[in-house]
Amino acid sequence: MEMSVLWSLALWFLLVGNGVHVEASNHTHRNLQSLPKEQPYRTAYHFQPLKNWMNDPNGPMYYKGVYHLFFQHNPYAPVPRNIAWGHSISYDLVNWVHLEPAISPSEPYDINGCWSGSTTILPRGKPAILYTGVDLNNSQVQNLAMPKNASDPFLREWVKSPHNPLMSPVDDIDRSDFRDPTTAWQGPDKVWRVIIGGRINALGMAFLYQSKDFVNWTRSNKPLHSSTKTGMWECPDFYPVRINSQNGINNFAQDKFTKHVLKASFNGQDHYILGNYIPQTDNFSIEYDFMETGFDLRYDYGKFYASKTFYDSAKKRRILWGWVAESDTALDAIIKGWAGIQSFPRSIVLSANGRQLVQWPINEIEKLRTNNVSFEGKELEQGSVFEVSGITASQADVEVSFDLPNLSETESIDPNQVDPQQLCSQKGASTNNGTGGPFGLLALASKDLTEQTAVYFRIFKRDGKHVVLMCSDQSRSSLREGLEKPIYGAFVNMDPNDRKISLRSLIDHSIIENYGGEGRTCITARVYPKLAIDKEAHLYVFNNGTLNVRISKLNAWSMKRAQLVPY
Ligand code: DQQ
Repeated sequence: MEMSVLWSLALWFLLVGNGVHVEASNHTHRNLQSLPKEQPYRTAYHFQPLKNWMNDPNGPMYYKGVYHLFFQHNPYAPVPRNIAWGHSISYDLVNWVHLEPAISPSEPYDINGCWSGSTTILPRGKPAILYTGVDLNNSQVQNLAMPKNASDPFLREWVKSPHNPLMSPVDDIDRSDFRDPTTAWQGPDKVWRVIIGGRINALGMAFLYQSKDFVNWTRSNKPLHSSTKTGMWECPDFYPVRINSQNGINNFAQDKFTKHVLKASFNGQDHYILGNYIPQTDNFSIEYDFMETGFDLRYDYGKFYASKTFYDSAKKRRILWGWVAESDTALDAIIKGWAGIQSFPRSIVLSANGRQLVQWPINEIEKLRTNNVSFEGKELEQGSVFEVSGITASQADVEVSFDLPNLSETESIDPNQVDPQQLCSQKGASTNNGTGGPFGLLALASKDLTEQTAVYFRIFKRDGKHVVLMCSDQSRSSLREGLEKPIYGAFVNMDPNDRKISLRSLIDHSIIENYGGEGRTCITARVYPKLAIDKEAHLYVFNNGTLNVRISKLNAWSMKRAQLVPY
């Protein structure tokens, strides 16, 4: 890139990155910067603001017939500064209208940022926002905002409470490790509970606070839960799930049909544990703790962070949103004019065996499906690479299920090899010495396959039992230099002797969101091909294992563009 362009970018970055001042002098920040015309990586059906920076989803909710999504947003530049709560509304969670930010830094208790938090619907149906403010002294404090007019279903204006800050880091709480209040819940005593992410020394934890009036909050003498192996917990989430049910629930009472999920974001990943919560005592007894070997439960084993769920009372389901950050550079964000997308909203339920959560794109996605290609019963011999043509491979929804071969001769791995990510790196998508795979999809691939993202399965025998490995390999995703091109991997908790395994992939220009084994294992990747863009992108199915694999069914659709428009 020419030096003059670099200089103008640097100057622009300095001026606009600190947007408060720019905005103060003219009130047209929405028009300050229009996006460059060339946008090979902008997504078509994943949620994005019109431009600039976005990170965590905040306070999603369903209110008076309207879905709301708030998000960490810098309205002035594609850099993580000057963070406000962006606000968008939708009737279907697919098409969105962007409103003005709901809350922006303005007061001593949030002047350095309105950071993550949640919404809670209070008993008379009025919603409340609890959020972290970064105050004048850079301390993290918890604040409240209420709608100016709760009869407006769009909730365009929010008023910060005169009682702010409601919770401050006192006693043993570190002022920079105290943030991201969850949706609050009421115990049988009608007292409100909320948890806040934090750390005390080496212990990551969820501080528990209680309140009778949602304004005066007292810290409980013990956290809801803490853990030694995690570091600081960001964006905790805590909610009930129903055993043996596809429906979501929002009632925290413990009974034999209910389990509770505690999610914490740390080390760049969203981890969760399952347990039983007794509201009478606030005791949360767990089955396995965070980071216990063999029980590394995560929402997604790729790029997916700071997620948040909400209960959709209209359709009785729990929906998960997660921030999918960029894998290109800060300079690329300035060139593109934006950074950060949200995962497609996922419904989330407890698996039939009760040991993990299972996710699936909400079925509203189907309204974007257009021309369809489908076939059944295609045998893939060793070395097959078969093109799925007839769809827009850069903007697609793909469902494929494979019939597996007889697994008696499957390759064995050392029982100590427990790191799936490492296994994916060692074994790769192209080595054809494996009996059970590798087989799967080559997404966002160039015609000559020099660019490709391989999403695939391999089956091994470990300790006499079959295990299914799922990988997403970005190492050949782009000829461009300077990008992160990681290889992700995770096991799929299923028995391959059932002889069937499925993969669903949502492909959208620079994101590939993968659901393996009917949503038991999810891996999301960001990629920025140089050749495989728009009409030049191709989709293939492949098998590099020595045994044949059969596509029992494949269905792929081109996807229409969702509407994301300003109000
Ligand atoms: N992002 C917010 C914090 C949160 C972090 C700041 C997680 O509140 O802990 O934008 O990505």
